[in-house]
Amino acid sequence: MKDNKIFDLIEKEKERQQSTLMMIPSENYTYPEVRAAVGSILMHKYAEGQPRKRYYQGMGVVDEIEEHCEKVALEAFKLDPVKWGVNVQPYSGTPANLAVYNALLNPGDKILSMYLPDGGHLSHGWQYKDKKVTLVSKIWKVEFYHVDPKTQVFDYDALEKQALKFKPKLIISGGTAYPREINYKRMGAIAKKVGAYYMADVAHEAGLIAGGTNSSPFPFADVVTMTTHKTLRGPRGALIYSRKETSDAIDASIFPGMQGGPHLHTIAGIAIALANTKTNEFKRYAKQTVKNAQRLARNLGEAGYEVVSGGTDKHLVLIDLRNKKINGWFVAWALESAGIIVNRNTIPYDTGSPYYPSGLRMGTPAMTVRGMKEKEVDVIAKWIDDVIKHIGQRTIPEDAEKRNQYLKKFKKEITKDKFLKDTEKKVKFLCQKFSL
Ligand code: DSN
Repeated sequence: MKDNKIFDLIEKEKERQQSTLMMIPSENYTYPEVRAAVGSILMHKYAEGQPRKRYYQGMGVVDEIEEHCEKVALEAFKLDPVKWGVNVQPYSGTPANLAVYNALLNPGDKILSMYLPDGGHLSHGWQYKDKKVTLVSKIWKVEFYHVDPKTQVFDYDALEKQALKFKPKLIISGGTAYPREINYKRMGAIAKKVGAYYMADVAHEAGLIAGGTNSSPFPFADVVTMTTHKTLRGPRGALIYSRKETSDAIDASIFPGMQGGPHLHTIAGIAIALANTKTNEFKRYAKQTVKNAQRLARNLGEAGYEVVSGGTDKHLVLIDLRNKKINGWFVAWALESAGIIVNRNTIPYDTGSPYYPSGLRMGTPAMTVRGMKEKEVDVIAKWIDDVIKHIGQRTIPEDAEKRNQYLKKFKKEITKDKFLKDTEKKVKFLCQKFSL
């Protein structure tokens, strides 16, 4: 019954992950133990409800597993179980966030969240002009706050003014491409002042917080959500932490409100990854991840790139390519040809589009798992710069037909480009040295 096609493809993907530089900041390598738990017989079991309050029989062992996961989830962020609850069942980050809104808000209530091109996330209610792109924006009234156009960081005074005027019931911070730490204390104070709940979505930096490198939102937030597969190095999944007053509503919002049976195999994998955050090795990992990102930002800045916000406090670096007169689309594809996998990404006040954005987003969580440090980052930053110089200045043609032809030709050319192929060989060699 083995589907060879799929197993062959898994082998191929394994080889790709081994021999290329995974620099998408939201991606990471998990532990073999986590993979074993996620692929285990736990996936055979249904367990609708919460531990000890299930709608199924045969619960003894899996109740223990879920309770253990809740315990380590609270310990990972040093939370008092009398004050905080955690739901470990969300299938991923977007359903986790939706479950929070469903628990705390009534349809039509107001949400104030970070603007997507300034680094926010779709699940925080993205809408563009009149287009209600997300379900969240169809149910709730969403307004966005922006970074300061000059500093590219948040102006909390402006945010407070906006909150006082808009009067949201929920304020959200967090996102996917904001390289700086959020001032959680100020965000919590603003929410309190306007009578709103404050939800910190720390999907990207959760591992850096657990590892003690980034500051914690818990003293200031009412709810904290996170995915488990990014800097936390767990399987794909999510967690919702809430102060005890709202925990029951959040549990009910997950089940029966939005989800069916929890994925117990995933919950087991999350528990293993969270337990590991308590080790000194993980603390060193979190610290090195940030050091690597800061080195990357410094090197690219010195090479003449506009680093958004002037640097990073985290695991990710965002650069604005407009001064280099090249769109992010070309750079991302050329780098892929050279074995360096990054995101093309919008930047604050982008003049491009999400599909053809002006920026590049890069992260260091996965390379740091491989053991790479500043010395390797120096080499990688140089390769990135060399590739960008090699492909030269390029813009996206306005005319749709010309654009299609030009982009198709570019993609074909880069597969045969000798310089890119030589770089790919060097990348492969480095990856072999830092084997998984
Ligand atoms: N898609 C994730 C990221 O790349 O940041 C966020 O959900």
